[in-house]
Amino acid sequence: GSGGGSGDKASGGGDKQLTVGFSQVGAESGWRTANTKSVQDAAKKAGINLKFSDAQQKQENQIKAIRSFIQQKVDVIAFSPVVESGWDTVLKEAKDAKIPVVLTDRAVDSKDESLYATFLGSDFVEEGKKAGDWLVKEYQGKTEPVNIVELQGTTGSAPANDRKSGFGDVIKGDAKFKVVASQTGDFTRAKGKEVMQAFLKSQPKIDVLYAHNDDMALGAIQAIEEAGKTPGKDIKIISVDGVKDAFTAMAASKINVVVECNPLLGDQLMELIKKVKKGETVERRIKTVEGVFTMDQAAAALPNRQY
Ligand code: GZL
Repeated sequence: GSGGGSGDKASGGGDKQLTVGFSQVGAESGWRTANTKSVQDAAKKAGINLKFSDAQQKQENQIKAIRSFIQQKVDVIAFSPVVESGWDTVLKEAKDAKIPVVLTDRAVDSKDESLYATFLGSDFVEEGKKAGDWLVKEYQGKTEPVNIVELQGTTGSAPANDRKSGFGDVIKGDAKFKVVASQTGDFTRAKGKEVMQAFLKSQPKIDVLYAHNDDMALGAIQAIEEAGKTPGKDIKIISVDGVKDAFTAMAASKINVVVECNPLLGDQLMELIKKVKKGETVERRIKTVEGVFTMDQAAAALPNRQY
């Protein structure tokens, strides 16, 4: 036999089926759809009974879902918080109910580290820096002003805050870069298109679009083309996520660079949940591995994209 240590016996019910309550942000983007599929498939594979709720991007719906999971006495609660703040009260209720919480994808700004066991997800500041680094390289040696418009993610969300700050930190080193307009497109295609239309009307000269996700970039591409301009050329586009549709657009030279943000967290999440339930110590912060893809790499990478 495995001759396992006391740990195996200490877990008591051995492989009693775990019930996990998962509160998902919504279904706002291709990234989110892929993330939901990854979590649901992984739960099935891990033999975990998953109670899944879609909050339609509303914090109050996530809080309701977490309260319902507490009522149902689930074994573990996992969620991706739509915004960073306003979670302490409901997370204290989960703690009082002795239900461990695992954060995935987005972070909360709670100072009390006892409110969740671990946070699995990307480093969004790093993603913003990668976007800024590409731009600095792209305009190396140039001196004329570079006018940038920015489509921010959901207001108050960790990816929107951090992708903005990571990018801003890199470009502030060179005065030619100017963010002439920056507004939320709420991570959706529709809103991304709408806000880009407004930018095109209000800005005399736009050189670059920095979109915090592919869905907003794809919506913006429609607006740019309807305005008779060539995306990827008249207006260079930097996007984040790396969904298939973005690679297709990049292979058609409409997006210049995509900073990857990996939604396929399901398997890692389920392993973490099992460890947390068994009371094993896990790292507080587990970062996703992800790269950057430029236009010349798009066609070759497209067939291998999994989401
Ligand atoms: C990032 C995730 C963001 C994606 C968007 O981890 O929270 O939310 O970048 C999604 O596409 O809507």
